[in-house]
Amino acid sequence: MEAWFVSDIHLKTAEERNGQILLRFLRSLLQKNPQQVHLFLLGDIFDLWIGGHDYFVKKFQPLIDALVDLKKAGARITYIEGNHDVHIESFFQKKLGAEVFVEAQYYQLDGLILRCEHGDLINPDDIKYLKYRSIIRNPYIKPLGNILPGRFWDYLGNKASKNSRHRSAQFRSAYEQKLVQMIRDHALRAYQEKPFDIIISGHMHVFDDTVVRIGDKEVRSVNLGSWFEEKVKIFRLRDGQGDWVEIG
Ligand SMILES: [Mn+2]
Repeated sequence: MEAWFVSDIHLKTAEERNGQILLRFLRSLLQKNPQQVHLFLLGDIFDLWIGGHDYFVKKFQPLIDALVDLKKAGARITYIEGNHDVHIESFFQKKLGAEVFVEAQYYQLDGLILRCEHGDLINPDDIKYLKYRSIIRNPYIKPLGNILPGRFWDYLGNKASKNSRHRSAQFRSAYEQKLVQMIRDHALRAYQEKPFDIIISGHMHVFDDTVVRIGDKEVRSVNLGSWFEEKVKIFRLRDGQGDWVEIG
C-alpha cells in the first residue's frame, strides 16, 4: 500500500505552477499501480471550492480529469475538507466517488493507526476562525453553497483569502515556533481522544515531522506545511514507513 498526503496547495487556477505540479503528480500515480494507491487530500487543495458547482469543476478541469482517471483505475481517494474547500461532497463524493469528510478520520495502514485531519482545530486561540467555522459549517448555510452562483463565492473567497493570507503571513514569521508547539500539543490532545501511531494534518503552513512522547508511547506527528515553497514535497507512507518525496 502506498498512501500520499497532500494539503494546502491553495490553487487559484489549474495553470499556475502548483496546478501543473499537482497534475504531473496525479498522472505519475496513474503510472504506478493505482489499485495500491490511497490518495489523501487533506484540505485547502483549492483556494476556493464551495458546493457542487460546475463552475469549479470547469475551472480546475484538467486536475479533475486526472482525479477521475485515478479513481477509475482503482485508487482510493479520501478528501477531508479544509476551510477553503467547503461542502464539496456533491461533486467529490457523489460524482467522483471519493470519500469526503470534515472532521478527523482514523485509518489502519500497514499495521499503523493513522489519524488524518485538515488541522483547522489545532489553534485554540484562533477565536475569529472558530467563529467563521461554526458559520460555514452550519447546516442552514450549507444549501447556499449550491444556490448562490460559483462566481459569487469566487469573489468572496478571493477577498477572504487575501485578508487571511496577510494575517497569517505576519503571524507565521513572528510565531512559527509557537505554531509548531501548537501542532505538537494538538497531537497530545488528539491522542487522549483516541490513540494512534501517526497524526497527519495541514492548515498551519509549517512543515513539522517529529516524535511526540506520550507516557511510554512514541507517536509521529506530521504537519504537511504548504506548497508555497520553492520545492514541493509530499508525505508518503509506504509499507509502514513514512518519508517525504520532493516533486516538481
Ligand atoms: Mn486551512
